Amino acid sequence: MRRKLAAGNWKMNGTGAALSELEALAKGHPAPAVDILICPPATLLNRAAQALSGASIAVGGQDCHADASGAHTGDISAGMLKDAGATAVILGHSERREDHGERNEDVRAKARAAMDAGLTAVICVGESLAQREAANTLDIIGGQLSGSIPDQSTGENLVVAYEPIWAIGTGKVPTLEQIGEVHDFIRARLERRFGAGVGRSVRLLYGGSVKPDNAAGIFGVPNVDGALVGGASLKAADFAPIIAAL
Ligand code: G2H
Repeated sequence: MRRKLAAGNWKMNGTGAALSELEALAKGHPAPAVDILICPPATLLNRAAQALSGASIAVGGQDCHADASGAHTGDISAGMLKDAGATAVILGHSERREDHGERNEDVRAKARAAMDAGLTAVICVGESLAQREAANTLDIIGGQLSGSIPDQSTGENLVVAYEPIWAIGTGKVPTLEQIGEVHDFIRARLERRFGAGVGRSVRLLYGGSVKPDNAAGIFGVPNVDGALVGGASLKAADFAPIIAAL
């Protein structure tokens, strides 16, 4: 049985004042029935982990370098994230793939580093609108899965997030049938590659304009084990009803 997961991706939002949202979230969820993960900007990671110490809410990074250390100005290693209190890291988000030219092999190398450091890699995949309209969605997702996911993946160290690029921050959400088709496809691919045991234990998140008013419908789709939430994770008052819908 896969445990549900509500993950918040704060992207490049939040300074120290935002820690009060975490305190409010922790107060409202003293013993959550689902896993909750908040990925704040790296500058807040350590303070977020401290603010949540004693709470059953995990913190994660939004990216890491593939190397353990070295001359990489501005970058952060998986071990550093772990040292700051992270238990997970988002990798291959479409904003990183687009803004920083990250390719599947880069994501895979970063995921390997994250897993080696003891972090769970939340690997994002998703098609553009043009790719969907050209009926290439499953081909694109299949290529991202095989290219981005390392061989050492397990149900504990891997989470896959399906985030159609055209649904991110736009308020547009795929139909439940479209979400279900892709999630079933991802599950089948994971089972084919890793076997039924691992393939059925990896959690699959949907991401892209998840809000309090659409969360319950999305969570009712088979093979949706939770959500990766951007804008609606910034305020505890918005994120709490999404968590409650899981
Ligand atoms: C998709 C999602 C979080 P939002 O990027 O990863 O953001 O919920 O704002 O669409």
